[in-house]
Amino acid sequence: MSPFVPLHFQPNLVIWAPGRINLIGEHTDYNLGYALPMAIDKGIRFGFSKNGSQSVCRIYSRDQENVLEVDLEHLEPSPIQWENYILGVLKGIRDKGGTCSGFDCVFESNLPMGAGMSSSAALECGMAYGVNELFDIGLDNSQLMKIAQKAEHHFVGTQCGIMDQFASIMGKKDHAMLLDCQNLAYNYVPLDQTNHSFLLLNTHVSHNLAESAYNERRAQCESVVAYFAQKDTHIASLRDISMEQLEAAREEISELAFTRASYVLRENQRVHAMVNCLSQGAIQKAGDLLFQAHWDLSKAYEVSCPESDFLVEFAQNDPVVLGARQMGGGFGGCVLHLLPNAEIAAYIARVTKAYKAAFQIELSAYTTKAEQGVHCLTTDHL
Ligand code: GAF
Repeated sequence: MSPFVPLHFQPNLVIWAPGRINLIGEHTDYNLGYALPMAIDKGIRFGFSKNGSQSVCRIYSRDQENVLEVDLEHLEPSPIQWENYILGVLKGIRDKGGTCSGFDCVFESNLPMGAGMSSSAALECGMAYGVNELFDIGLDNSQLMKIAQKAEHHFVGTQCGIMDQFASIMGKKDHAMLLDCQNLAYNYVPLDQTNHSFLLLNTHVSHNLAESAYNERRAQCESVVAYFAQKDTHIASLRDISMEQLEAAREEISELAFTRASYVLRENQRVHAMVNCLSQGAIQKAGDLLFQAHWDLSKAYEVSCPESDFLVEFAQNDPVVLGARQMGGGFGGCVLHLLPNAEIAAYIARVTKAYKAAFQIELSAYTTKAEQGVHCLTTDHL
């Protein structure tokens, strides 16, 4: 029996770390392109206290009803996935020279797991931010998000980009963020959700191809960059290549690599087009971009699945939905929809019935608001 009694835990520090949605710009982040994410009003709440020990930490997940006991002197990957997000972050902080000692932590999430809203980034970023605050380590936001990203690379095994961690840390109320993943430059893009909202429908499928297929896509894109970099050392990512250059090299790179890379070039352009649509209130056009992005993800990048394709097709045939696309890494999770607020309830009823008839699965629906990124709450929040 663990000595840790979470119900009686009185934290000195309470942190909120949100999940994210991404309006457009999928699989562009690790290609050093552009994305348009926002932090949302769902996330993970953490309580932290120092426990007086030199190096022993006890971290309790209320959702898993499980305690992770960690010795900061021996941080190794675990066979249990959720533990790796935490272990990887603690290792990253130590590797950066961050001095910390033992602490207790309890956390609880209201983010649906495996739905593509980045519960993993919320866990990593909340842990990194909390430890940094608790021990007054002084790491800045960009260091924290990179530590969180590295935890995925080295402890979890997903070669992810920076978008999810960036969004969880940098989110701003009522704004999305146009992120340049090459240098982490960003602009806040105001979102007016008075008449239209982004609705998420959870397919409740997560095909287990996801992790290997993700790393494979990344390698395919990098092979194209390597081909061009050999000829021109200024080329460091797909954004340095034009569609004409790509076409001209088609015979020499594989057809598959060409198809993947051409998707990334088009998706980067759609991100900028979406920012223009949002700033001009061109909502119909914004919706069209979502549909285009989906079918490109599905046909060229091949990261969709029958359930997501079904939802997007259904949306395209429904008169009220302006746009829809699969969101996140792919192979299930949530489909993002853009539609008038007044139509949301009736649409959910229609699509739920159709989806159940097709797949015998009950959809879940979530409306989201753009909210502030990771921050401290007062201690009476736990
Ligand atoms: C996942 C990854 F973690 C992100 O970095 C990003 O690549 C996304 O898939 C696809 O856009 O969420």
